[in-house]
Amino acid sequence: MSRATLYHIPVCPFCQRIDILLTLKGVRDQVDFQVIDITRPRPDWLLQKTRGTTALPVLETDDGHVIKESLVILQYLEDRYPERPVAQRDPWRHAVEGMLTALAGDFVGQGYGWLMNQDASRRDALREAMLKQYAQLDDFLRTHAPGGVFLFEDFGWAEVVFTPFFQRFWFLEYYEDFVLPDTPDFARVRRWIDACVAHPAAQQTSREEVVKLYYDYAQGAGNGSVPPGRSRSCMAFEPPWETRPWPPRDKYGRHATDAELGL
Ligand code: GAZ
Repeated sequence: MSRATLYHIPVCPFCQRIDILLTLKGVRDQVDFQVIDITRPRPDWLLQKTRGTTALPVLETDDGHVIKESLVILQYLEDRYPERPVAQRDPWRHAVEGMLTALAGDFVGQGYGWLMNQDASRRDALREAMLKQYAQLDDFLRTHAPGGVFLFEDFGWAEVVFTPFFQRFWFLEYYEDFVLPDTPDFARVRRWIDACVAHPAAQQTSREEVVKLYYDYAQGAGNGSVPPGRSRSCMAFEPPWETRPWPPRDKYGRHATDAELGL
């Protein structure tokens, strides 16, 4: 048998979910991580494996099967490496983490929708809608885990699913001045988020990397595409983000050039 390979994009939050799970399970070294450049067309050999779809992550298993969709890959790896379970085994507890995980889609969509919004008059409405998402998470945690930090005893399945997005949403602090209000009605979700982003298994990215690589998203151009008037994507590997200046925070007022972004 050959080794399993994960085709991934380094800053992609869906790919980070897989990295976190493997790290928690202590089996990260059993999977080869192969980086794909999102700013270039997908290579033909990869399109053949995926039968034409381009979204990553994609896992090729050690026995040659191809699996798409981060949540499906997570479940496969959870089953394939059962020694250190990350998901709950008790049916009710598993249902609880399933219900929380089911809230991730809308949460993610709201955050990215706001980042990519180009109409300044919609900002207040988008902020309100984002706060509703956080309020929903807060309510869920108060109901099912009022006293704790994580949903259950440790960083588990729901944390794997959400944490990459808590880290991506650093882009809302930077480009939209969004901070979760320091009020009792968000205290439970804040405690969760702070513990999630600080967990040792979830340190694949940083605030600086997120802010620099997502500037184009803040200009309305997602997934490695390039905004009008520019020629290079912020998601490009070169020059490395560490060497680039911080982008302008005013996403509505001005549109930085490649040169200003250090590209
Ligand atoms: N449902 C898939 C999964 O694995 O869970 C989603 C994977 C995905 O969207 N991967 C992106 C990709 O490969 C990179 S990360 N895109 C290239 C392609 O050709 O499809 C983007 C969003 C968004 C939320 C997140 C992302 C993102 O909207 O980070 O909209 C553009 C992409 C809610």
